[in-house]
Amino acid sequence: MMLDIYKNIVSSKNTRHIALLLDPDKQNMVNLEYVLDLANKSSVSFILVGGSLVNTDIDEFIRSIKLHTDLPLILFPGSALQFSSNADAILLLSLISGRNPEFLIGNHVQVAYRLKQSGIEIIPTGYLLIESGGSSSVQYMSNTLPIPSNKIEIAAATALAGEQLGLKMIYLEAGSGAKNHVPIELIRLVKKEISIPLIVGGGLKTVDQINAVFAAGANVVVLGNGIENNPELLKQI
Ligand code: 1GP
Repeated sequence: MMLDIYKNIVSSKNTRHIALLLDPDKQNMVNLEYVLDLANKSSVSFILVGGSLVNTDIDEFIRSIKLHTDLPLILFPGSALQFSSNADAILLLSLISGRNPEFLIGNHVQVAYRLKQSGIEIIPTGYLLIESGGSSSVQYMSNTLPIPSNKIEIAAATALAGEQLGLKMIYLEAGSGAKNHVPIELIRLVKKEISIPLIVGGGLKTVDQINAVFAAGANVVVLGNGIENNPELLKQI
């Protein structure tokens, strides 16, 4: 059954959505149950599943998650290999800050028929890497350069071009475990220029940071390492 996740995000424009990112390779089952229990009791709106490099069986991992939560589950794939028809939706990422055709269209072609057959909801998303004080896994794995964090006009123009190409969301990514999250000023300018929902993630660890990112205009904030290292953070948000 289609959950219409995108429609829900668009129609709840003023709602602050928290997305909990679970990297299949980093979970053990006891901890997973505990984190999902906290997520069920907190204000988490969605579960994202993916990572730059995943060696775990994604189908199996999603099945385990679904045993413990009814939250919508969205794939956040690092490559075409990270596909599962057990998910509710997929962020079909186009890495528009980079110039590597494999991450702009190549992986998409590889998985297009499987996606169509699966019937899961597809959310075409413009993915922008923002420099964050160190090189990130996604930067290395995608063989692309991030946008310098002080070049906020380039980030805004890139996001706007993504919207003009018909993408449905923009994701500003500092990288998993980033030293610095996406700068507030950059989020503000991107938000001013686009009219589609904005996702921000990477390096967010505190309630103050999360609130500041929402206040700058994010519709969805993604938390991965922040929760892995401190699941109790879910109780505070
Ligand atoms: C990474 O944006 C996500 O792709 C989340 O990053 O793990 O640093 O929260 P963190």
